[in-house]
Amino acid sequence: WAQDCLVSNITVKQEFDRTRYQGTWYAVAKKDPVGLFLLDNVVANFKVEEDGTMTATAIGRVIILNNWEMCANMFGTFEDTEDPAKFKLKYWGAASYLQTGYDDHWIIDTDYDNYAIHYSCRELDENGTCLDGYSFIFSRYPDGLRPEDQKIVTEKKQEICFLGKYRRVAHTGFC
Ligand code: ODT
Repeated sequence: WAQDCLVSNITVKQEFDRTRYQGTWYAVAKKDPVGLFLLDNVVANFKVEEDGTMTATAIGRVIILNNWEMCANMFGTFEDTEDPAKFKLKYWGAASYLQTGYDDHWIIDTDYDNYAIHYSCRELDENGTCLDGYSFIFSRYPDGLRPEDQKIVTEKKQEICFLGKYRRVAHTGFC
């Protein structure tokens, strides 16, 4: 069972439909990676381009260099893999001092209309578990998940071995 915490045993959304995933998603919770970047007020917007490529923009409050607080404008392109719910995300910022990267981007589960669970393992441990990773819980609504979705989300947090490692992501209007 996935509870062995092996990244290779983590299951993702079956027959992921990128068209239905489009539009705005509000981050409501996040498990941070080492060297966290996006703090709060995180909103992502997904799009399917004419050639079928999935792209996204994201905003969020960040603190850069000398404790300078700002809203980061981020851009990303998703490279397809053999699994329709597993992507490689190439991302960069509107400004050169923002983070760039190339991360795994897995859609663990979504119902497209209410909730989504994202997962990214950046560094595998020797034993196949995740040494450094992050995860976002998204809602279509800025005020959070519906009670009926919370149960599913809690189960999935456990399956990806991040249960208890999330913090709430506030939406204060900063960005
Ligand atoms: O915040 C962190 O600590 C790590 C996250 C860095 C990735 C930010 C990349 C945003 C690029 C635009 C793509 C939007 C997609 C958002 C979905 C989930 C977050 C990766």
